[in-house]
Amino acid sequence: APAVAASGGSNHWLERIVRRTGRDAPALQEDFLGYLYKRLGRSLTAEPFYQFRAFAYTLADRLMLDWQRTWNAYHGTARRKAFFVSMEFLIGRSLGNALLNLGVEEDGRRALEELGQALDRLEAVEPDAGLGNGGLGRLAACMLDSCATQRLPVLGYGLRYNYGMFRQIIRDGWQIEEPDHWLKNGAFPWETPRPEYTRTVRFGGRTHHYVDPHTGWLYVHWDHDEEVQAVPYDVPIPGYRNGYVATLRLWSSSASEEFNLSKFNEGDYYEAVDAKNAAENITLVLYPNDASESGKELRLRQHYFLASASAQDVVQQWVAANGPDFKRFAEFHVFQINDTHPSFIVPELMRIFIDEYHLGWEEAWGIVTHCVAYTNHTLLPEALETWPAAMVQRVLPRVYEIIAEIDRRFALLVHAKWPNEPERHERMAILSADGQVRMAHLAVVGSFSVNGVSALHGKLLVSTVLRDHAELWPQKFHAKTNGVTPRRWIARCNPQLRALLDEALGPAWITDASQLHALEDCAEQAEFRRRWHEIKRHNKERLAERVLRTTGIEFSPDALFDVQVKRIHEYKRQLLNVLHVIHLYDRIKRGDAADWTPRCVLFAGKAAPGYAMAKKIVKLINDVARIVALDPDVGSLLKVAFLPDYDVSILECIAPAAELSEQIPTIGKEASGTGNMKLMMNGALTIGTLDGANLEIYEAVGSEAFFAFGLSVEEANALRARYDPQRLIAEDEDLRRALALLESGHFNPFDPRLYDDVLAALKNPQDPWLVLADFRAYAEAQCCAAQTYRDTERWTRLSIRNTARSGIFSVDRTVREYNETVWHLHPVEVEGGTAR
Ligand code: T68
Repeated sequence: APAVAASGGSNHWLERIVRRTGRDAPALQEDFLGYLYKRLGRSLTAEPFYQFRAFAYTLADRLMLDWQRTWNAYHGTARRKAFFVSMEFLIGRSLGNALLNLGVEEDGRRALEELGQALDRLEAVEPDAGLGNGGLGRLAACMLDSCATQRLPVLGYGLRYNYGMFRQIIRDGWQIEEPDHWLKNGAFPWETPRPEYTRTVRFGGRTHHYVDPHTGWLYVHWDHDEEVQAVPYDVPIPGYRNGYVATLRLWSSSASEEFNLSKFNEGDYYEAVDAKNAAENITLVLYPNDASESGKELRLRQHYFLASASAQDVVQQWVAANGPDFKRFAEFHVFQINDTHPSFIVPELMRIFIDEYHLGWEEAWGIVTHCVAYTNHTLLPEALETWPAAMVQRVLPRVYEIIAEIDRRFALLVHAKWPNEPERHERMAILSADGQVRMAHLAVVGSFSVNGVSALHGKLLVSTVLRDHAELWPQKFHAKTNGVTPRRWIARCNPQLRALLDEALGPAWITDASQLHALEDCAEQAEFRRRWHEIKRHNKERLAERVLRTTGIEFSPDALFDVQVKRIHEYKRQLLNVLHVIHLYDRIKRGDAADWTPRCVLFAGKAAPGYAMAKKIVKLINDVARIVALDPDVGSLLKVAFLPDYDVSILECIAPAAELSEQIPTIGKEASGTGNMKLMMNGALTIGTLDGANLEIYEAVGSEAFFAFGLSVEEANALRARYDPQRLIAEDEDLRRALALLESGHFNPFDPRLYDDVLAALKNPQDPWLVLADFRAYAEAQCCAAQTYRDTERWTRLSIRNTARSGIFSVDRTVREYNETVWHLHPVEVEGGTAR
């Protein structure tokens, strides 16, 4: 048997196993029952949690066979590979995705039905893998889905947090956080530990420099005082019906056993336990900040842990296959780093090459700077990652020395180019004069490619935060507009729409979203529009049920479904939306509701636990929702609800039902946005500022199908110096009344001063988010949307147009662009793949 196993893919044992792992309903049923009874010791009347696991194992078996073949093909020949390194992968649920991509949705459903089991019930108990905060983490998940679908040799590296994004509970309108122990009770049956690839990551201690007396060479020894094991857990990422399964490798931290054991044997039990805890804490919990860095040492350790384990993994696999010869290393590897969080990969690769393989600085630097590529996701200064140099020096002494040397050499380059510009030198430095390590500068200096995530963001990047660097290296900089996967964001979440698209266009749109264009012709047929409208209505009913169940607020499916779902942040301006809702309420109260368009306004999103203003905004939305719902004058003209615990799965229910998509950030602040694309794909019209990718959506659909408003970047910048909210209030009756209503305590009678800080922020001439500046234009755009909605035929046409022109926002287009300009990978041929 061992000889058979060693011979890899093509042997008759394997063929027999493959034959017996069929994808028809009887084969799926057999395995499902086998797992349920033999592995889990439960029966058909067990709780759905067991059924879910049994069915997940059944599908994981099918994935595993393709996965092994993919892995063999991937490793079999020398090929160029990319590594997508990210602190976050927000994958959500996997069961539905596996069914879809394996092509066994129908057989799976039938297999269960015959046993009296409903697939939907099973699916609903799968916990979300919430290993991310928001856009950045979800983008990573969409990109891997596309890489697998395009059979590109790309491997994801991330962290296996024991606790993912916190659970949000709403109590008396306030956000309460609860830990998300998503791994408990074996609830993630998809992963496989691969202990043979365990890597060791070191921290602390000091360095010793010494000269070899024989060669005269300088060596550095890092005398660390802590060692942590990085144990990989591999998660299969199936491509769409192509027999290709990519790998997401998540590192879990664990104490190194020898270390603990020796302490233990010395009788120092408590110290051993402390060390064990310190090691295991590294991947214990995801930091819940989406637009700022905590500055906490544990977060720094997480960053380095990911970078070091991943860099070692790649280098050691290279050495195992090629020996310690790195001449062609850069030709075969590219690391795409998702924001600056993994940028320790630059000094870490340098450390490995220099300290472990004794390459010279120049040679190592030449390799590293040809295989790292950096994606920037933000211009917000509070989100641009920096670390106190003293902390980096203490926690990562050897890495710090290398960063300092990179900085020193970079400074020489800058001096040579701009000899008499000390201010510019300071602006560009990696180590700032005030003792910070600027990670974005480290990433730019260490990469051959730097990209923004929308056309506008790319432009702003080179004209603002990275302007000096872009002047030095203009050819490094470019933009890659984000995208989302039509597999999850149409096919899975909106099965009725998918069926209609299949019928109208054939099934190829799912991997070639440009084909959605052909819907433009369908929009002219009354019958097609009727069906489109009916699907939207069905999805609205489904969402309304959920809103009622979780909030007690009744949404009528006849009303306009107006949704703003995303992280709660001042720059995203949920406050602007709430102010408009208050204005609508005020209009109803003052009897100004002739020709009214009934509207249901839905909010969802989490506030970072330490972000007081964002939490106050959550409370305000809930207070307004309650008062509006209780007011007998309002009836069904206006409803507001806050759906708690926003996550990937909830968006899968919201996106198909959305009609008006709120994308209203302060201009210049939202790098791209991706929720905007998901709602557009499902036929929502956007109301928004022309920021991030909104601008590209607007250009694609035109001004009738996108309610655009707000200042331009230049106007906003000019305004900041002379921003006068008091004057805006004085000149705008509606705004004055809305603010007065809020000020009066109408929404918070038991605590009438509760929103004083919100009001003060809105009226502050220094308000960075310029909320009141856009109020009038926003209210007018809302009027226009409401008017348009009254003409159902017209609205439906525009809805179809949105989906028809959403093809460019498929992540397949994004990945193709990365591949053509940055990665240069060839698709992998998988022998004997079971494509469907
Ligand atoms: C988002 N960034 C951008 N950051 O805000 C959004 N940050 O415009 C863009 O569409 C998306 O990235 C994808 O490019 C984030 O989501 C974070 O979540 C984050 C997490 C930790 C630290 C800083």
